[in-house]
Amino acid sequence: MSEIITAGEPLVLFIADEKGPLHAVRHYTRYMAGADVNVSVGVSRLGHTVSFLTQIGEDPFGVYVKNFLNNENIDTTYVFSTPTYPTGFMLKGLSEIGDPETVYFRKNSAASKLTKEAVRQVDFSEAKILHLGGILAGLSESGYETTLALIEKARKYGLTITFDPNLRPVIWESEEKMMERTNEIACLCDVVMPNAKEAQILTGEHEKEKMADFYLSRGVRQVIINLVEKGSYSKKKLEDGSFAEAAVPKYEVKHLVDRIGAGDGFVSGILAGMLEHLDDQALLMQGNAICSIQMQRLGDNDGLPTRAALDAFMKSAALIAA
Ligand code: KDG
Repeated sequence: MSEIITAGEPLVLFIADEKGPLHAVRHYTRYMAGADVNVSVGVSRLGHTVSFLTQIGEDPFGVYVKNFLNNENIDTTYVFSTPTYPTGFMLKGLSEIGDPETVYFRKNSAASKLTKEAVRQVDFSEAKILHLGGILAGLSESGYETTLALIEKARKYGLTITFDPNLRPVIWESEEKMMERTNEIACLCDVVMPNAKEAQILTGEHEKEKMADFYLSRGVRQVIINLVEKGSYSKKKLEDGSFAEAAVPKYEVKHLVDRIGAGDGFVSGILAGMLEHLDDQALLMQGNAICSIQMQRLGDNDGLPTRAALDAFMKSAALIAA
């Protein structure tokens, strides 16, 4: 079985072939998206094993999702399917500044109907990490319950539980519910990995040390913040109750194309590094490198590097001090 178990919603992604507002675009090219899919692609390309728990519709998009995951060597044993609900998809514009327009078609999608009963079928016995994002919990009540059931089972099996809040206000009923449930889940996890903007929203703090302390004082063992332009930062609680911090600058981005998916690339580098027992400094460097590589590609995960491509980038790319 796999080193990492994750869960979430795969979204078929259509990226506009021409510039302009989405309603005016005539041609799109098909890709694959979904924050947890992107993370899975990243760790798999670095040579690690990952199982993906989700539900797809019995429709052509569902077939595409399953084929895509299989082609990326992601274990699809727990990709369940339903005839009742469709596979979700999204549109993304072609942007000149790295932050394109996006629209989701995921309400009542098959993944949003995943239930906690599915968790019983997942074999946790060989896994080391359960990685979760906040999107599944935001999609529906059953997604929230599934998230909690995964955490409960992972605790029983002694897995390290990692969490990326992945704030998507449009999928939540209200901002209060998003904040409350995201922080509730975060505080049940071992390692919390927000980006700087998410950390600010969720903790109400403006300094990275205080953002980290918010979670460390609530039972979380390590907080890793993707500061994007300013690199990344980690603070963790050691066995003796003291704290260890690490911070590294970002890598250059020669040709910014699209920032979407870069945060997932960062997380994939961290998870792979945890399995490789890297120290915190090296962990952050690996995450930062993948973040910068992915920003230079159009799709949400097509830039995620193999080990050889990552090594080559880290040898040649410049580090940019904030
Ligand atoms: O993090 C990138 C993802 O957000 C993207 O691939 C798809 O928007 C998406 C989502 O909500 O999963």
